[in-house]
Amino acid sequence: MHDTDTLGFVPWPPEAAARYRRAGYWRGRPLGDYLHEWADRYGDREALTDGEVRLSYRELADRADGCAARLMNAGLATGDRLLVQLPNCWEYVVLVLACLRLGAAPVLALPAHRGHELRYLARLAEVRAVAVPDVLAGFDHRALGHEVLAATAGARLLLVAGPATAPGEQDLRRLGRPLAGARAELDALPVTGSDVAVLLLSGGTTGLPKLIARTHDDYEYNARASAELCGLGQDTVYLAALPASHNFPLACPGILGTFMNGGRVVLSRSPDPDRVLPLMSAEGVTVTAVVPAVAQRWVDAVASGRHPAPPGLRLLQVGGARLAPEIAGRIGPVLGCGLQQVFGMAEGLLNYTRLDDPDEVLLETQGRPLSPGDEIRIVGQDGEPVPPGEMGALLTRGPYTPRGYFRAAEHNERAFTPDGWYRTGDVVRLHPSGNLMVAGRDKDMINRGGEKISAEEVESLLYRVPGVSRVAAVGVPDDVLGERVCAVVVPEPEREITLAGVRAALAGMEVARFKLPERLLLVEDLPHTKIGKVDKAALRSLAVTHT
Ligand code: OOB
Repeated sequence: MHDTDTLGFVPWPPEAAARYRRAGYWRGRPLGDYLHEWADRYGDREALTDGEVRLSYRELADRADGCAARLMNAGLATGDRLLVQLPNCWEYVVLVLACLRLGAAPVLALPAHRGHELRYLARLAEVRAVAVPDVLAGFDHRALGHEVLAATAGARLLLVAGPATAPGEQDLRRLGRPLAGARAELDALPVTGSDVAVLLLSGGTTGLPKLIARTHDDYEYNARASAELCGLGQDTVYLAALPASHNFPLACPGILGTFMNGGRVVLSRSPDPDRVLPLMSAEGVTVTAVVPAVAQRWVDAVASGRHPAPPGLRLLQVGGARLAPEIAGRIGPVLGCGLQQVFGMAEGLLNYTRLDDPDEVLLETQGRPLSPGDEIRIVGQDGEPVPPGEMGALLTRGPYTPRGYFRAAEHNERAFTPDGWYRTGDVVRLHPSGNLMVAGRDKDMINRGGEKISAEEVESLLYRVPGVSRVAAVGVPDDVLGERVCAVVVPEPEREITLAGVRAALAGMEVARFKLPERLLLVEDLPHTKIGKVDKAALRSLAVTHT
């Protein structure tokens, strides 16, 4: 049914691709091409700030080229993939730009991921190299990186953001020194706009996260159109405080959108208000993106008098999870900035409220599609469009929403309709203004403060815990994070199951911490729906009253 080429990437049908080119959405150039355009235009202006490290546009381009050329010498080629697990640091930005120059796609993993996730991603994408920090928050990523390499056939190179200490390791900081002749060598590579630029991680509803192959054409448009909508320019100082491997801070408009317009990107490794609010004041940050839980902490920190509002802040983008209207309403008055709600997904479609929308729309809706090329449908159980204003499942197609997940033909049959609509799994309704309001979801996912967790993945892990007979994972409402993971367990007879025990067992399986259950409910049996599925709705209400 779906046209999947040997790379495992599902391209847009030629007719749609031609339409997107004609409309000017796709420019047919690799993202890496733009790097020197930016450097020529903005040269000595500061592009990137990471603590003491400040890089100009020219330095950034030269470093990315140096890094790309040395990666080539180390055996990486156009069309390869590499696994990147780095925090928000300048080495991450240089490496991603180097990958774009080389035409090698980075698989953008999170610092919170552990062996369970990284081994799977490395194998699925058949990566040739792995990039990790050294030690981060007391965890030895270098050792983890070696483990992942050893478990991945064909992967030999470990890139470390720190000194190389063992054979097979390369120091990313040394790789990223300028190198004479690199630019010409890279300019000659056969990278095109329709090649894969980056592989983003999906929230995942079935098992482990899926990979989303975003092309140079589609991702460039994603960032360019977002930057225009948000009014980015040379005076923009953009703070990346969410993990920069997420689509939101990377390209909505994020880091890439800022570079396209000659602004400056400031990096923070954490969104903690005690770190970030002083940083924002000191650096004159004008725009940033956060999830609702972080927005709430910032508002509280300023409202309590602990920190002054960052004086330069013009726009706070909030997305990734539901923003309660009460919190939305405090953002402008307390932080002294504009609010933009963003309802987006790594799969593509981005909805933004516009900067000049009336308050009612800004506070209560999650925006409308970014592009005139975006198509959306809101459908009922029967698959037919619901009357305007009624709730339904959201489907979409468009110039930056790929037509399938990477190497997931079977899953694509369910996640996409035969004519290429992506089933977002979100339940929405149309506000009279034409904006969308997210009302819920019909996918089995838990949204923990913007981090997406597949219930099925947690369940399959919990089944490996001794003493667990039957299990279901559900999200329970939480004032701070929106939702937390609750494990509902039917224990085997005479077995004692505790939350601490379950968490320790999963941690022992090298699972990212944010997926570990934070609530445990022991039951004698799991309720089922009429058609024999575990009744998650019933379990959620049970969990709310019993945990
Ligand atoms: C962003 O991307 P993902 O891939 O981590 O998660 C996408 C899912 C959506 O399908 C929806 O369920 C939820 O996250 N979501 C929201 C939301 N924004 C995303 N739910 C309610 N209100 C919102 N404003 O989360 C993402 C990607 C790019 C930009 C912004 C967010």
